[in-house]
Amino acid sequence: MPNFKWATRTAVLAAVAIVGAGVISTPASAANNIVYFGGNGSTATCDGYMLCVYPNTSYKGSAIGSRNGASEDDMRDYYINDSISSIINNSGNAYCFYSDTFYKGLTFQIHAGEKWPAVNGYINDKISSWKVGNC
Ligand SMILES: [Ca+2]
Repeated sequence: MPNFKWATRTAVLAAVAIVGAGVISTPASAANNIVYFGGNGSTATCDGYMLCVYPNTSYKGSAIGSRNGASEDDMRDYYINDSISSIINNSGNAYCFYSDTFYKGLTFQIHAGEKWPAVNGYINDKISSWKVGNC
């Protein structure tokens, strides 16, 4: 019964694929709220996100947006680590940005609803984590 055997093998491969997808999605659960998009200079590119960070000033470059605005303890997970130059905060929360991972190093605070076309020079191209709330 070659057809039955083929079907069984296909089912096993499908099950392995499903398990594999589960393994990938579990550690990236927070990252699933991150979306990559292209910043074109308009603050409207951040519509629909709580927080957006851009590698270039004036909301340009290959940016990322956070749907839920959660804290991110290690931006090394994303290519934008150590390159953030502008920020849009559409949330009702303040944020503290840090020059190092895991909420360490120099800090830079923005308030609810603020848009920063150019972050202050001392933190430019240095942000590696951020936390919801005041510094
Ligand atoms: Ca930059």
